Amino acid sequence: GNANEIGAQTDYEIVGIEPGAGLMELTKTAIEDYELDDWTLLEGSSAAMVAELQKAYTNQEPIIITGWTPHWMFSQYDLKYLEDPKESFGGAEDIHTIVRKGLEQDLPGAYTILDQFTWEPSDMEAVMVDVTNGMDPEEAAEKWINANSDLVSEWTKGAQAGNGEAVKLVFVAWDSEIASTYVIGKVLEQNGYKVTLSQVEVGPMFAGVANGSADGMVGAWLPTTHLEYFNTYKADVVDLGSNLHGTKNGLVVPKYVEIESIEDLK
Ligand code: PBE
Repeated sequence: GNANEIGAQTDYEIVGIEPGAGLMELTKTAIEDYELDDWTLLEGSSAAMVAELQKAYTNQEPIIITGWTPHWMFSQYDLKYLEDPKESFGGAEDIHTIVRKGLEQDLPGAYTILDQFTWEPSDMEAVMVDVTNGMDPEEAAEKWINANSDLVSEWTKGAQAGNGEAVKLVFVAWDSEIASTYVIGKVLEQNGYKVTLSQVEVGPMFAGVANGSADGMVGAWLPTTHLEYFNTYKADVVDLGSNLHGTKNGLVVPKYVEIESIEDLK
């Protein structure tokens, strides 16, 4: 195939996710870097993007989506990232845990657990696959915790147990962050905290931790995806560092789509 062909077949549309997602900004950068003037990035939601992918895949029709790893869609469908020779999407990055100032003093046990939380992309994906297959996220989190008690005991090592104190975690409804937030939320709950998981938009997620209305979050993608949000709020939060290494962002197509590089869209 060639660019005109894939463009015509997809109406020159790239299926995006929530406005405000770092991935959307990176895609706008890529559109500029590769001079894809004919192309439009559609705003929507992660759920709507996956629904479009599902529909196109069933009909073996071409589609271009904004995608990321870890994500269960790579285990459900044969997909590929388009090569990104200009590196508009940056390299592999980390997901950081960020908490409010004062949490260490106020709730040292919860702080220690959040600080010691770290896992692998394959762990996160295992939870995501169960959730996408219809399991309640809380149940999927519990199942993963039960199957990985050795790792979980490293997170809780030395942490003082709670006594019903409230801990509020904020997250965005990205499949990856649903998985991580429910898992760490459940671990905190099992260690004596009264946990609330509050689903918000990405700006309010950072703002909530910065202004102390939330205690923490486990979904800050750095150094690239959420850099602007991080720079805006970094003076008012505590960055506990990486909880997962090896994410990826990019443009994704089903393998049956016969282009290999973002350059092929021009
Ligand atoms: N994501 C998943 C987010 C971070 C987690 C890649 C869709 C984003 O801000 O783009």
